Amino acid sequence: MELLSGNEAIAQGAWAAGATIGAAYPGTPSTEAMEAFAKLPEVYAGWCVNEKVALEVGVGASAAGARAFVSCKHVGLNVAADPLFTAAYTGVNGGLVMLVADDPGMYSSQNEQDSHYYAAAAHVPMLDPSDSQEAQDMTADAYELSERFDVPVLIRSTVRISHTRTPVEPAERATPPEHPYESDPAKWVMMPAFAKPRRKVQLERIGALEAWVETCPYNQVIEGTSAVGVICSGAVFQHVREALPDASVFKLGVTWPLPKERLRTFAASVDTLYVIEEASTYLHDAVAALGIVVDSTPCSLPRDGELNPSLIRAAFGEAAPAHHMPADDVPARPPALCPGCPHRLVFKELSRLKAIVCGDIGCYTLGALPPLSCMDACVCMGASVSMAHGFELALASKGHRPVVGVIGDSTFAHSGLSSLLSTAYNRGGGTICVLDNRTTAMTGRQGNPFNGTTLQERPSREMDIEGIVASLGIEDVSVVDPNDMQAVRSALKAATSETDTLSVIVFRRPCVLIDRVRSKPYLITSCTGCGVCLTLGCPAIGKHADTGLSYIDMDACIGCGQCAQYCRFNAIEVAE
Ligand SMILES: Cc1ncc(C[n+]2csc(CCOP(=O)(O)OP(=O)(O)O)c2C)c(N)n1
Repeated sequence: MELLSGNEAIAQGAWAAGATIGAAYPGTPSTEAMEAFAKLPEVYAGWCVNEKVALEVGVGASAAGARAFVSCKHVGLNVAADPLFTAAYTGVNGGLVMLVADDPGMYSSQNEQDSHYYAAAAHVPMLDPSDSQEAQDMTADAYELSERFDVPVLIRSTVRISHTRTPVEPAERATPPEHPYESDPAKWVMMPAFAKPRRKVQLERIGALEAWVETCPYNQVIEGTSAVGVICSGAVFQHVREALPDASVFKLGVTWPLPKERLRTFAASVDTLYVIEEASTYLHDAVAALGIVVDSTPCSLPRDGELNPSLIRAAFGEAAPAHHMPADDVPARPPALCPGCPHRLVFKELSRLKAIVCGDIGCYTLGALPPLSCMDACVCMGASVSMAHGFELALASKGHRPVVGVIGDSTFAHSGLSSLLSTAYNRGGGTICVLDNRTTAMTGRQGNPFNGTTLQERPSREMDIEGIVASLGIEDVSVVDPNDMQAVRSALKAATSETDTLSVIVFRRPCVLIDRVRSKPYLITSCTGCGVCLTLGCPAIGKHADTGLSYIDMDACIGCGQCAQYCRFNAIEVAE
């Protein structure tokens, strides 16, 4: 037995099924699945520039006969939805399994989505493990399922499944059946003439899957009292068992398609039937659509966020379990840019410029929080560049503040580059700041095309942002050290003063967590209490409650010297 996280177990399951090719774009809570897969023997695993590309690599590998593993977070499936919906027509050759990890509660996401809807809409089977053993076993089985029904299979986890370690009997690697490649345009070239018959194949497959799911052992009834029955899946199953140990429970291991007859039989066996689920009404609506009478989800259960045993017990009028720790007993730890973060001064200077800042997704989204408070919008990956173009178009004639898009290097590769191509093509103006900290910091410092590091440390090509940008015909391209206050200030001032020009400034300095190098810390010698250093939002700088004077926590300070450049009284010095 080993203690594995759900993500590690899913990787183990894919490996055990003989998957040889893995492709992903990182995203919490899914990232560690591909990282774990990459460490297993006899596999290729790589980070792709985005989830659409990753799934297409998986579809190609499957078409060629390999078993392929793809993973992403819930919003990544939005990006990959295009290939997903049509891969559900082509079907597979080698098994194709994709992990999608949802984040109810938005611990590290820009929204809360329930990926069940994708399975139902694309007509692809979805399996919901409720612990790591199931995560491994379902993933391994999903390959056989994928090949038997000629369809990609989705494994849905949530943050609680992906990141919780539970005991697993690690499976051995099997040798999968051979699927030699044969050219078959009628199956793989999805133009109307070939897609129409494949659509019929897809619809027939639904019937076959519906018959299979009635006997699938992953759907289980845990018998309890006949007074209360609960239908649930995934992590919620664990919460329901803990909260309502006497209830009868229908645990759905397959959440699309649903085992209609088994659900009807279960519903008939209990007096009152509930559906308990997180962050959506997917299961409730699907069960009700079968004509089953569902007592609506207890109304005191929140429609947003994660569930837990206490919330479920409270909804059923029961006291919280003894070990329950209310969330408000946990001290708040608001996120902040690290001491020495190379993103900090760009936001400090943008706030001085009073620019309209279209932000993006990454560590630098924290520039939106006080005291930097320097972001007007942030919607999804890549949107900074395209939204800045929209702001420009709408405000160009109105004498507006400068419009600036701010995007990280990984996000630029993900989808910012295509947005910039569009702005350049349409002769848009404005300023785009690419914060190149040489890594994908937010999700744990993965490689990307602009640092040239690959997941399995295979040889790579290191792309050059300014070279790519210049090749788009954007004339005003510069590279600036973001730790140099004067350089940042003058670069931003120059770029934003030309309203008709499209300027790209690449702010390049490695994330401080890559090498974790520390210089001598700084200290404040004769603080006047002006408070300017506090406006940088550095976690190493604090204010004495009694005197109002600033101090530097020398254990937290890494000696970047950013604050010293802002002290007009030269009161911040290297500690000797
Ligand atoms: C579509 C989508 N995929 C993945 C993620 C997860 N994610 C959030 S930020 C980020 C990358 C950030 O890297 P970078 O742009 O280099 O900025 P840094 O964090 O290094 O400052 C990723 C992969 C997401 N939010 N949305």
